[in-house]
Amino acid sequence: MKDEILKLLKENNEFVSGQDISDSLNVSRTAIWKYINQLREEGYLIDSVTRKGYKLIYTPDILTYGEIAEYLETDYIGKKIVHFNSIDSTNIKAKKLAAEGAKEGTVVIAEEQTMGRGRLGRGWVSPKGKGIWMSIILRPNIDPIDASKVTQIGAAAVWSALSKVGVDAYVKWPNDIVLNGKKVCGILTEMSAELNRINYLVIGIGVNVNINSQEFPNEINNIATSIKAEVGHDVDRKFITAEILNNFERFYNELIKYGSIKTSIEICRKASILLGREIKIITNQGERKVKAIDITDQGELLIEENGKIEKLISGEISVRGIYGYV
Ligand code: BT5
Repeated sequence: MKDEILKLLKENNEFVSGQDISDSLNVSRTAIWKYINQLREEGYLIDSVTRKGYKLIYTPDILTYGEIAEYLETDYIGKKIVHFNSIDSTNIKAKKLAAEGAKEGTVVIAEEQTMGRGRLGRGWVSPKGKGIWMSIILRPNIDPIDASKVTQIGAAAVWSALSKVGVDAYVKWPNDIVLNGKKVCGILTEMSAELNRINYLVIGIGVNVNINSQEFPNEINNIATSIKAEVGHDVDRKFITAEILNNFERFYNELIKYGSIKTSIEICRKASILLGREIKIITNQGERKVKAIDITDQGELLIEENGKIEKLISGEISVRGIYGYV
């Protein structure tokens, strides 16, 4: 109901009377007052004048359903958004909600993460209001071994959303999006599974949108960037968030309906920063210098080492350029 009241206020640039809201949404005047106050707590400025009603004066830059809905074209991804001002990690929260039975397509979004997570126990810097920190809950009926395909879908969805706003990025297999040689987005896919069945899968997506370059901690300043740092101005987080979800649903449906991730792989191939180059592969067994040849239709990286071709699945692999991050 809160979102519907917000929508009504947004559609009218003028005062809307409590009676009109009450009539069109079938809600009591006291309830309207309660929702208006909730919106004010979220940062909306709403004028209220006796006998005139309510008028929306200012809309905050937050990634709630009410703010994203106008750009959202999905059937089920992001139709429910659980929004937090601050949370430890959206992936942790999404896993909890999934374990409690949350529906496929539920999305957890936070303005700030205090314990944002990368792969292998690493951290993810997530300052307040400056990025997109979100996790999508999925329940695909696929073999657990195929779970990493969802990371490729996520990468393709983010790349396409950035491309739509004129940002020319690269995909760095398996889980990064790169802008001008630095990491602008990372993806963390986690799952709960049995031997041959996935209970749920959570794909966490972190995009640095409006972080100023001097705001990154020193340790990552030379490998991390944001869209703002590269294009020189603030960028609309709401539209990009919705676009990522729109693309994600389209590409994910292909996996669910046809068992294929062809569209995503075409994008990850076309936009790959690795293919044709010498790279370093880092696993817990050590480092190897190899050549990146291709990405297979299943989402594996095809590499060549001393004339021998090998397929890598994303799992626990990190990839670096020979001289640095890429
Ligand atoms: C990743 O791990 O790239 C996965 C990042 C996933 C973040 C999202 S945000 C929403 C959801 N909730 C979470 O808690 N996580 C997900 P990995 O490939 O392991 O890269 C991690 C490394 O990237 C760190 O060790 C740093 O070197 C670097 N890093 C940390 N924060 C960064 C940032 N904001 N931008 C760029 N690089 C960063």
